[in-house]
Amino acid sequence: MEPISGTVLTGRDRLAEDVRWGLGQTQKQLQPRYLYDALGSQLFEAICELPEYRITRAERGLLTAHAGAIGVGLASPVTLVELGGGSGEKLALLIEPLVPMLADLRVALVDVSATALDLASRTLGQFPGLRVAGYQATYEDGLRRVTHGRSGDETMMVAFLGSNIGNLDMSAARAFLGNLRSVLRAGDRLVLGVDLVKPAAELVRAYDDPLGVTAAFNKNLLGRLNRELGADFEFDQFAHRAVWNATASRVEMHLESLCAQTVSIPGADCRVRFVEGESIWTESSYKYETEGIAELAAAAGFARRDQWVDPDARFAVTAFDAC
Ligand code: AVJ
Repeated sequence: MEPISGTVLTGRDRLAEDVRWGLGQTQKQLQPRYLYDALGSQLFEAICELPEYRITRAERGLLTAHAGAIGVGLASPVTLVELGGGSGEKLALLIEPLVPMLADLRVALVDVSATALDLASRTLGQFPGLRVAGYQATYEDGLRRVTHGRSGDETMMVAFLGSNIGNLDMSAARAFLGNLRSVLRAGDRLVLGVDLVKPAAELVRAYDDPLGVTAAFNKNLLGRLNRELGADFEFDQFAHRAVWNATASRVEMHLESLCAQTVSIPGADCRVRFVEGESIWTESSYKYETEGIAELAAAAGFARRDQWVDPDARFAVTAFDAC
């Protein structure tokens, strides 16, 4: 992998500032991107193996079956960009049929997690000669850097998989797709993997598994604040909660304080008071309907080429053309 260029945008100062702001809100909140430090990234990989969390397996199945159709007609040179791809394993499925078809295929990985970039570049080692560049950055900054200085004949295919778009609320998702479209050109392609609405019990089980891996993933955020900001959160004093908010069509993850307590976070220069039962909202995972995905993307200037659905896990992969 080429060396990571530019500044790391999720440095300690940024974390401290975001923590101070988020824990000062009436509904305390932390951005989900902070779940992915080295330990959090590995816990997320473990989540993907859980029987109750079907997103990864369902998407892998769809990509295995339809990777050829997803990339059909792309002309060399092509840059395949993956946003928040984690292990790179699903990207490999997309790349496989492209390698014999394209003389010039490059890959750009954009992820806030250094661990994820490491895992992915190792996974892509299976394609000798493939040029892989890693960008440790947020989606927007990474995209800007990837598309900057792009040559005239280069086609881009952007993969935004694993229902990562589900972390964004609907208006942020719309803005995100609009921003994505604005840095792309007509004829570029977008592949979106999105989890669909399904029965509440199934959704809650996927985010509150009986083994407790998701609870550990969520609580690790407190561990991260302890490690990086010198905070004194105690794991036993917080409980992992996953709730389906049907009105908003999202699963919410919270960390609920089990008692009245005050936590100090020296690195963020603050002390935070909790009443019993008060929570920190750490993540939203929005769930869509198949038509909703197409409408959202259409509004941003993406035309649906094809859509494949796993009817059992209720997960959709949709390919779009920038138009
Ligand atoms: C990586 C954001 C798609 O929301 O399903 C998994 C993260 N959180 N279990 C998701 C997650 C709890 C995941 N995304």
